[in-house]
Amino acid sequence: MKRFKWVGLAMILLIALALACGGNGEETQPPPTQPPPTAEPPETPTEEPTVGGLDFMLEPNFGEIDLESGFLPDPYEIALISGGSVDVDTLGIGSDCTGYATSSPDYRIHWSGSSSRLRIFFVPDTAGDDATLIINNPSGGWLCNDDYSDWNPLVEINDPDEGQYDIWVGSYSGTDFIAGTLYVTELDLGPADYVGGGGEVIAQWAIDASASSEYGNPDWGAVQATGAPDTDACGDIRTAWASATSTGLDWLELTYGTAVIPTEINVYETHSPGFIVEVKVIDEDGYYYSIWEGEPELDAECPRVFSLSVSGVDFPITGIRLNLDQTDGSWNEIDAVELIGTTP
Ligand SMILES: [Ca+2]
Ligand SMILES: [Ca+2]
Repeated sequence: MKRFKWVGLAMILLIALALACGGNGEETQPPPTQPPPTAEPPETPTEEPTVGGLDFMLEPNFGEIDLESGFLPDPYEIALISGGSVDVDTLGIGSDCTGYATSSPDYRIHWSGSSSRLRIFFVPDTAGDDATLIINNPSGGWLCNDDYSDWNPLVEINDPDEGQYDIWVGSYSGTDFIAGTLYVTELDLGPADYVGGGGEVIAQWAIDASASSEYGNPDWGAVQATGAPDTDACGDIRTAWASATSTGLDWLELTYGTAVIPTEINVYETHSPGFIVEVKVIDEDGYYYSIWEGEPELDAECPRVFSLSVSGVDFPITGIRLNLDQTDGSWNEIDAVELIGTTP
């Protein structure tokens, strides 16, 4: 009773105040900022039923679109940022459903038409960032993925039902907010087709090699110049390539597994170094380009790493050719050749 009386009185005061203030919009006195001392707390305690959940009733963070089978351009791309405070793992909506996301979906697709396959995947701007995908389909089911290729998620929906698909991009780690691109496609595409976006620096050893001649095979063969260095001293050692004769013109050619725009070449010479007179790079179509020439001259430092900075080659290469002139020298044995460069 007493409580009701106070509340009623407070309401009358408020109404009176509102009437007094009406018209000129100016406050003649400060409004009451405190409720009556006996006022009850709100009937519904802080209304946050969606914290701890994913809510497809909420407006998507990054928009929505109507897509129909056969849409163009394919893939459809959306730039967005993953991450939020909802720990998806704890929701129990599926074993693949993980990561941290916002309550609101990140994106919404209204799908129509008939298609055999719809793929949705996410590629971060920075390779190695670990995002997840959580999708709610038109019948309310959950489709999730974490690491389809590398750390990048992909969800494939066969014969997708028409209707609303709500998409959350989660961050595997709760403290991450990952900028990247969400792709929607009917094609045979995946994160690997877009990952990195180029510019990734790779250092690699040769996977294959051939030579104008070999002192032996496999010992001292061209194959000895593949892989990482394994000749740890200066000397005539069979784990490095040597030509058949010690005083000839010879060449050694190396092939690499990943095409890169070259920035550095490191030749590990382990006997009689200094007789490389030309370095060529080989592009993906097999064309040769000379990038360095020098005079043959024995270097007292052995073993040594002949390091060549490469600039001005703006196309990817998969091979290196070394021309040697040992006429006035001896066996210039080569243990390994490292290629450093950026992916196109
Ligand atoms: Ca992942
Ligand atoms: Ca070797």
